[in-house]
Amino acid sequence: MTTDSSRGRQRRRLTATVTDLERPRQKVFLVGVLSRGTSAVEAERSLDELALLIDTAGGDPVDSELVRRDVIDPALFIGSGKASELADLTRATDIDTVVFDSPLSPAQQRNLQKLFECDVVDREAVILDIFAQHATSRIGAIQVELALLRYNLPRLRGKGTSLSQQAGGIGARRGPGETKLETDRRRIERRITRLERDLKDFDRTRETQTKARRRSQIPVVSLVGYTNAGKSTLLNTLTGAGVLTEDRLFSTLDSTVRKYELPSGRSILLSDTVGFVRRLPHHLIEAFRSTLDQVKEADLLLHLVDASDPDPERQIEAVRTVLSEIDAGHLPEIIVINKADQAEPATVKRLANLHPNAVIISALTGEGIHSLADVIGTVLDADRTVVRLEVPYARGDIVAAAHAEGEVVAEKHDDSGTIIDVRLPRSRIKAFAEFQVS
Ligand SMILES: Nc1nc2c(ncn2[C@@H]2O[C@H](COP(=O)(O)OP(=O)(O)OP(=O)(O)O)[C@@H](O)[C@H]2O)c(=O)[nH]1
Ligand SMILES: [Mg+2]
Repeated sequence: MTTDSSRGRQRRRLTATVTDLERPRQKVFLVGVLSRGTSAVEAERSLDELALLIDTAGGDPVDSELVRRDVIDPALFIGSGKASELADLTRATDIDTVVFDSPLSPAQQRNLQKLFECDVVDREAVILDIFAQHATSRIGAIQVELALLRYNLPRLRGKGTSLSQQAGGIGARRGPGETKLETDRRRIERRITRLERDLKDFDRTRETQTKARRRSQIPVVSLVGYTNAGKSTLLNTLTGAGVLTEDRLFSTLDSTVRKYELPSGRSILLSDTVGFVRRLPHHLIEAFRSTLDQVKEADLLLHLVDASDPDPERQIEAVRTVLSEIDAGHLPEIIVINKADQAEPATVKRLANLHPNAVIISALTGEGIHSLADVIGTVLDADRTVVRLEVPYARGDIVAAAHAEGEVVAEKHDDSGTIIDVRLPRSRIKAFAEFQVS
């Protein structure tokens, strides 16, 4: 258990490394870049979402500008003319932080900071900041800190002092002739190595758990979707899990698994995990491997879509992009159109037409939950089939394997051995071919 005060401490330490968006509510100016190939509507929506992210992080998005630019300026990203113009504006309006919707190189960030005379960060830093604030479990904190350090390492030059404060005074003495920057860099590298080792230990424990689960043969159904789609709400409605649900982005950073019994009586494991977002930072995906790998090991994905969002189709696309990035793109998927109670009926209808096998629900009111449970059962069964095995008494190992790997629906004994009807995943049938009878 983390106490509130220790959580608070950790939170300050982590967020200080990116930007202090939440202390006190800062005035934030947003910059989007419209390049050839992107539509203005798309860029505007992305900026709207950035404003939501900034608000979640604790900042106040006060104004924004969409800059048209085809060639990125290596020094100032948006070019010196536009940058000076914006600098005048941000100084005149007392802006604390400027957030770019596109990734900035460490050099661009430094140059812009000098020119604007305020903090300049990019979308990735904002998302990292939110994750840092929301990480409560040990594994979540390790993963976030790793992402932050990897993000910060190449940016060390401009942030030397704050990072040295962050690392505390232990062992901070400098060697002869060493600059403070080198000391900082080496300290961070050591910390990264340490965190990577901790994560490996965690992965090993988890692997053992995964093996145990495989043996138990309970199918795992993973809830995936855009952040705020209602994944945790659905888990709660189905299983009473009591997971935190909130109308804010990235409420959930850890995985929660609960057993759920389908109407057929069959049990499944339902797992709720971190939500996705458009352009989820690469550092986060890398650092969150431990959490995201659990999605990859699912037998079925429930892909929740918030039908009340202005652009649910784009969310589906973004989720699928992340899914393929984490090697989970090939898994069977049920599209679940959520928030039907709140969405425009026309949007629900359009989505249902585009995804004919989708299930329409409201995780909040419970509407459609029963048909969802039925569909889950049907899809899981479609991958499995019942075969009859005739196993000689000398082969108790095969009987045991049938019980371990499948669902035994009938078992009887005759003169020659045990006759078993077992429901197996199609991929496992050939392992029993020797004993199969038609
Ligand atoms: N009206 C309505 N609101 C819903 C429904 N499902 C979820 N919500 C609300 O949407 C918000 C987000 O729900 P969560 O369950 O926290 O979403 P999540 O997908 O777990 O989000 P993250 O963990 O933040 O990625 C909460 O305010 C929920 O009450 C629904 O069916 N209808
Ligand atoms: Mg959640």
